Amino acid sequence: MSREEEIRAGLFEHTLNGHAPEVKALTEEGLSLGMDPMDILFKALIPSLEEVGRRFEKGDFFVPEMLIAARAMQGALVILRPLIAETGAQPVGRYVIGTVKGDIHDIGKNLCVIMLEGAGFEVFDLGVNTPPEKFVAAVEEHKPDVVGFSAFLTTTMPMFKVNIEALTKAGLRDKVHIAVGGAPVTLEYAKHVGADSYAPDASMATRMAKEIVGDRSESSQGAQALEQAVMKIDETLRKG
Ligand code: B1M
Repeated sequence: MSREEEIRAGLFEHTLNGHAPEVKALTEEGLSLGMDPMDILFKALIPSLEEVGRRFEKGDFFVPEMLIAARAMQGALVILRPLIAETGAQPVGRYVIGTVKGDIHDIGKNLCVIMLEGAGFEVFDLGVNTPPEKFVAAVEEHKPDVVGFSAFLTTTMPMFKVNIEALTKAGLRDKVHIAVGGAPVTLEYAKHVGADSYAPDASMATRMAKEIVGDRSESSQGAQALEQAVMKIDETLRKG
């Protein structure tokens, strides 16, 4: 096994087990050996975090394991993020997220941010206690594929509806997918307030975001193919 392969395997294992110092050291060593930051991200860190997500969904991992694994990966992301930005790699999509007004819980929301960034999304994190106007302004400015609202208290969940109404009033409701989540939130409640999707955890939120963006790019590819076909038919007809 080459040293590069050992580094990839080590990054996978140490991220899975939440060993932040080892993940940082191996990331730095990999870069010093000339490994591509995208290689480190997509062939070691993301597969590891995907495994964390799988184990969490199966019930083999719990929130603490997911949190320390995500934190270990975040240590590597801090090093890799500027290097990846330099390569001009296209993000898979844009995601605006924040904890709603009146709510200051952020651990779960931060976990979503880390996992979304790990999956290649450009994330605009509006922080905690986010008023509807701030969500509206961020959607206007960043034109995200998804806007996500987190609420962790039964008393702050009604802010979802207030945020959606603010987006509707600003003429933005149909331009963005609205995702909601947080410990007390349910699928029924999400439907009731008019959100487009609900995810019970960061892993599912990330998987759903990938599907949303994937669906869009597939449908735009489909539209492009259709457009090309119509142009070809037009051309043939013109030629007689
Ligand atoms: Co508070 N708190 N807290 N708290 N706190 C809860 C949430 C509570 C359930 C505790 C309890 O009573 N058993 C309870 C809420 C009851 C309710 O309304 N149903 C509660 C309360 C009452 C309060 C205060 C009102 C207490 C008080 O002051 N009397 C107060 C409110 C402050 C406010 O926000 N205005 C308060 C304050 C705090 C602290 C500041 C001390 C601290 C927050 C620190 C921080 O976040 N920086 C805190 C904590 C730590 C908790 C508990 C113990 C842990 C929350 C947490 O981080 N969980 C919590 C009890 C509990 O959950 N066991 C509790 C781990 C985290 C990884 O999980 O947050 O569920 P979670 O996030 C998940 C999913 O929800 C999902 O993905 C995440 C990761 O998988 N998810 C999304 C999150 N956002 C998503 C968005 C998505 C999709 C999925 O799409 C966009």
